[in-house]
Amino acid sequence: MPTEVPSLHAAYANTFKIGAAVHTRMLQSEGDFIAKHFNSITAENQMKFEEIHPEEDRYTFEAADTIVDFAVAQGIGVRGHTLVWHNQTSKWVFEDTSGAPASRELLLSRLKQHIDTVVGRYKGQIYAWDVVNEAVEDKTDLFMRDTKWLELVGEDYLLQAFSMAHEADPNALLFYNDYNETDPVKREKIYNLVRSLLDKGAPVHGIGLQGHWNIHGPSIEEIRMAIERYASLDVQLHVTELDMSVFRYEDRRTDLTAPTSEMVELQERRYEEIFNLFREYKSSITSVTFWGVADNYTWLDHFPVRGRKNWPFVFDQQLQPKESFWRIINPMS
Ligand code: HAH
Repeated sequence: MPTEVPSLHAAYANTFKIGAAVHTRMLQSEGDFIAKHFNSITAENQMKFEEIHPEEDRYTFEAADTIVDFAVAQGIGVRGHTLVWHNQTSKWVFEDTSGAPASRELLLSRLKQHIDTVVGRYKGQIYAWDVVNEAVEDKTDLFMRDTKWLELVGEDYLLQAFSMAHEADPNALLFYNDYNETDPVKREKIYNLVRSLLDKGAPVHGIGLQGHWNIHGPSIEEIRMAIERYASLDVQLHVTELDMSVFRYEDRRTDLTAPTSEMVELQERRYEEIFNLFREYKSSITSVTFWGVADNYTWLDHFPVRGRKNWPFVFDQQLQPKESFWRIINPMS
């Protein structure tokens, strides 16, 4: 007799929410599966500025509405992603009508209009928003990433965005979200950024750890130090975009049609260790979202190597549980 597959989110009912990034088409083909295993969803792309607000006077809410309606109907929570980012934001946002760089006043009034409209539309239906994504520099000694937001508004653009989002939905939890969040140098920059926002009275309720990791790193100790450092700010932590690539970031090999057995074993061990660690910090970590549902689709199939298959999740390409699934449900250690 085939073993019944238990619900992943039910197994974590007393621990934290278990989420997945979705697309509208997946809700058609995999809706029941998603509703069985996840009690939080994030739109992978459909709420990003360029998708939801492609022109100044035009919002395209259809896809985002479909995702939110699905979640509401199934009793699933929604994380909103994302309001302020340097990527996937149309050029018009940063220009005036003559094509010259927008003034601080113009950009702030557009941001307010955008946040009022988008956050306001889903008020009460989105429990957490990634208000600002990836504002910290991670390649040089600079503190803040050099973006149009920084250049045209100035350093207070984050404070402004958080205040606007809080006004638009006072009950939504507001997050600062970033990647390479366990790197000690970047970790301190993220810590300092959020601390200075809190010192200024900004309504920041949490830090999002994207969690784009691989089977070799970061180490459990590095992840632990990041969790402890961020949690010391007394904010909630969400793991917002978890995946476990079978390749190191620098690895550009393209010869595999399936993961090697060494990769599979490392991934199983890592998933078990990482979820054991998350469980230890369940008083701070309130939500853990995978950046996809199952190995049949992941953004890593096109990043950093276009067209190279990856297998980063706990469900396989046929939506069947991998050994990693059983390890996070019933840890051996
Ligand atoms: C994330 N960035 C974004 O937050 C998410 O919106 C997107 O769908 C995928 C990944 C991580 C990232 C990147 O986009 C480029 C380089 C490094 C990391």
